[in-house]
Amino acid sequence: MAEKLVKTHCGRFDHGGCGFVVLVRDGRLEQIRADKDDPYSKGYCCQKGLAAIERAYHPDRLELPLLRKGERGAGQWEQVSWERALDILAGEFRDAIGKGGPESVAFCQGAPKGLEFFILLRLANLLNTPNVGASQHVCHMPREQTALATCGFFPVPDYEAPTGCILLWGSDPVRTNEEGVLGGRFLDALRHGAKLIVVDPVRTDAARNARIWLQIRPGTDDLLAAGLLHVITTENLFDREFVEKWTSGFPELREAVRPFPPSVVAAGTGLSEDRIIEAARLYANSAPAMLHWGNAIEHSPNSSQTCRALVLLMALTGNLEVPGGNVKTELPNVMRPAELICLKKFPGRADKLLNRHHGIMPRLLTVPNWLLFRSILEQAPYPIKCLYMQGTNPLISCSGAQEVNRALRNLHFLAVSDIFMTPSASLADLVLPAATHLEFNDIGHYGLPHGHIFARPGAVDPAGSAWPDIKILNEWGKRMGLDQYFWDTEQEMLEEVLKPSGITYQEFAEQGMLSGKSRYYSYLEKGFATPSGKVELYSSLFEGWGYQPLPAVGPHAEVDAEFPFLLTTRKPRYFFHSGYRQIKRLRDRDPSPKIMIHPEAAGRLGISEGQAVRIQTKFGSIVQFAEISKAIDPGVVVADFGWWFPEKQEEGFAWTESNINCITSSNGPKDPVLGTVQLRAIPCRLESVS
Ligand SMILES: Nc1nc2c(c(=O)[nH]1)N[C@H]1C(S)=C(S)[C@@H](COP(=O)(O)OP(=O)(O)OC[C@H]3O[C@@H](n4cnc5c(=O)[nH]c(N)nc54)[C@H](O)[C@@H]3O)O[C@H]1N2
Ligand SMILES: Nc1nc2c(c(=O)[nH]1)N[C@H]1C(S)=C(S)[C@@H](COP(=O)(O)OP(=O)(O)OC[C@H]3O[C@@H](n4cnc5c(=O)[nH]c(N)nc54)[C@H](O)[C@@H]3O)O[C@H]1N2
Ligand code: SF4
Ligand SMILES: [Mo]
Repeated sequence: MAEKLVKTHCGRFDHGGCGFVVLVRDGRLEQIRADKDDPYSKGYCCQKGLAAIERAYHPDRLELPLLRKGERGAGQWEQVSWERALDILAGEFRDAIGKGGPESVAFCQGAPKGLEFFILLRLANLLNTPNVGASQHVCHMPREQTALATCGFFPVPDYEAPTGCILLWGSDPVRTNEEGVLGGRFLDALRHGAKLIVVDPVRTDAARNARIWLQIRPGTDDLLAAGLLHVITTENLFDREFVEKWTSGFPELREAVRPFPPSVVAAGTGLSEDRIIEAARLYANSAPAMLHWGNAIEHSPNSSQTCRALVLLMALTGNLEVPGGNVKTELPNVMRPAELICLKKFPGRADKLLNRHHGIMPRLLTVPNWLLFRSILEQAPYPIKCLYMQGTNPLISCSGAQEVNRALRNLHFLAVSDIFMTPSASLADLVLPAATHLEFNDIGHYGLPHGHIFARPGAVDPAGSAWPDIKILNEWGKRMGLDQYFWDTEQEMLEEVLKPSGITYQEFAEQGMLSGKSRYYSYLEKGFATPSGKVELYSSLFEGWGYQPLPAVGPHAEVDAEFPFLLTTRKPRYFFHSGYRQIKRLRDRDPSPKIMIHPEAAGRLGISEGQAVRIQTKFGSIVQFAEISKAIDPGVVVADFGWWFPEKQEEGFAWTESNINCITSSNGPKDPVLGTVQLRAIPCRLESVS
C-alpha cells in the first residue's frame, strides 16, 4: 500500500491561506487536517477547507467536456474529448475575431482562485480583447484603487505586530477570512488585548466581544466615516505632526466634513451621538490602531468615497505604515503581475475598456460584470458574440440576475469552466470540467495585496478527466497561434513565475510560503507614491479624473410604506458565494436560505421561525426562510447570498427561487468611479408564504 503525506494550502473555499496535511493512499485522497506547524495559519482552518476531499470525489463533479445537443439550457449534452473541445473553443473565438475584431469576444472571471485569473488576462491581452468581466467593482477594487490614489498603496491591517485597537468595519473575518487575513490572526490580536470597535448592522460574534458595537443602518458607512473625521478634526484628535508633514488638503477636508457633526450622523446612521464620539476617541487615542475594512463598504453606489474616507481615517490618526496599524506590503520576489498578464502586448488597452464608455476609472484591469452583460444584451457599443466564463456563476452572483440570464442567452457562443454544473453553466454551448486544488500544482494568493504567496502543490491526479484551468488556458492559447507566449507544460509556467525568487516549485512547496518585504515608515525615504508625495486628503487624481476630490456622502436608500425594511447581505459561513451547496458536510450545517428578521417585525407580520417568507423589492421577489433573531434592528433584514439548488436540476436548479441577485438590479444608482451597484441597503417588504 503506497502512502504519503502532502503539505499544501487550502484553495477555492475562500481566498485560501490555511496550511493542510493531506494523507494520500494508493493515489487517493484519504484524510485532510489542519497543519499545526504552518507558520501563517498555525493550525487554524474551517469546515469548508476540511470538505476538500468530499468535493474532489463528489458524484456530481463534471468529468468530461460537454457539448450542447438540444436547445440552450435544455440539459442535453454530448460528452466530447478535450481535443474536440479545444478545437471548438479556438475555432469559435478565431471566427468571431476574424469577422468582428477582438472586441467581439469576451471573458468573465469570478473571485480569483489561484493563478488562473492571471493566465486568463494574459490570453485576453494577447488577443487584444479588452473585455474581461469580473466582480472587482464589488470586491476589493473600491478599497484598492481609492487607497492607491490617496496614499499610493493598499493599507492592510498589520497582524504581524501588537495593536492597541481594531476598528473592524463591514468585515467578519471569523466567517470569511477575507483575502487570507485569517480569522485566527484577528482572534489572536484580541487575545493579546486589542480593544475592538465593530461597525456592522449585525451583532456578529465579533460585535458581541467588542468594546463598542456601532450597529449602523446599512448603506450609511460614508456618513459614519464623515462623522468620525468630523470628531477627529474638531476635537484635535489627529496626529498633528504626521498631518502637517505628510498630508495635503487638511483645511479642505476639515471644511468638507464640517456638515457632519455627531447629531447629523446619528440621525442618518441610527447610532447614538455618544457612541460615535466614543468610537472616534478610542480609535484615535489607541495608537497603534488598525482599521480592518471589509467588503460591505464596497456594495453601495458611494463605495469609492466610503473607502477613501476610511483611508483618511488611517492617515489622520497617524496609523499608516506603523507597526500594528495599516501597512504596505510587497509581493514576494516573483514575476510581476503586469508581466504575467502581458499588459504591454496590448497597447491602448485602458482606452478600449467598456469602462471608458461609462466614465469609470481608467485604471481597472477588468470590466464590471454587469456592464459586460449589459453590452452583450444591447450589442453596444459593439457586438460581443463569444464569451468564456471561468470559475463564476453570474446568474447567482451578479446583480440583476434576470438581465444576466437574457444576456447569456443572447450570445452566439458561450463556454464555461467549472467544477460542477451550475445554473450559469447550464446555458453554455460547451462546459469544461475544472480540477480542484488538491489535484494540481498552483500558487495561492498571487497578485492579492497581502504580501504572501502560498504553495498549493497537488496531492493526486484530477478526478475524471478534469483539467486545471491553467492547463485549459495554456493549451487554448497555443491553439490561438500564440505558441511563443505559452508553455509546453503548466509546470514550466509555475517555474517561470517563481524564477525571480531563485527557487523551484519543488522548493517553494517544501517552504510553504513566500513573503514580500514588509517595511514600516517607507515614506520617510521616498514619500508616498501620489502626485504630491503626500497622503492626499484632497485627491488630485480624483479631481483630474473628474471625480469628487473630497469625501462626499449619500444619497442613501430610503424605506417607505411600500418597502419598509432595509435589506442587506453577507457571505455564507459554510459556502463560497454560490459554490458548494451540493457538498453534504457543508449543506448539513446550512441546509436552506435564511432571512434574519427581528422578533418585533416578525411578530407584527405573523412570521414564525423557519417559515417561508417572500422578500419583495422594486426589482422582483424571492423566498427564504425566517430566522428570528435579536442580532439586528427591527427595521433591517439580512438575507442569504448565493443560493440555488443543485438537487433541483429538473427545475433549472430553481435558480430564481431564493437568489438574492434576483432582487438586486444593475439599473439603479451606481458609483461614478467604479461602477459599483447597490448590493446592500435595499428597501424591501416581507410577507409570510403558507
Ligand atoms: N448580492 C450580492 N452579490 C454579490 C456579493 C454579495 O455580497 N452580495 N458578493 C460579490 C463578491 S465579493 C464576489 S467576489 C462575487 C463572487 O462571484 P463568483 O465568483 O461568480 O462566485 P462563485 O459563486 O464563487 O462562482 C464560482 C464558481 O466557481 C466554481 N469554481 C470553484 N473553483 C473553481 C476552479 O478552480 N475553476 C473553475 N473553473 N471553477 C471553479 C464554483 O463551483 C462556482 O460555481 O459575487 C459578488 N456578488
Ligand atoms: N465563508 C466564506 N468566506 C468568504 C467568502 C464566502 O463566500 N464565504 N467570500 C470571499 C470573498 S470573495 C470576499 S470579498 C470576502 C468578504 O468578506 P467580508 O469582508 O467579511 O464581507 P461580507 O461577509 O460580505 O460582510 C461583512 C459584514 O458586513 C456586514 N454588513 C452588511 N451590510 C453592511 C453595511 O451596510 N455596512 C456595514 N458596515 N456592514 C455591513 C455583514 O453583517 C457582515 O458581518 O470573503 C471571502 N471569504
Ligand atoms: S479559512 Fe479559508 S483558507 Fe482556511 S480552511 Fe477555511 S476556506 Fe480554507
Ligand atoms: Mo469578493
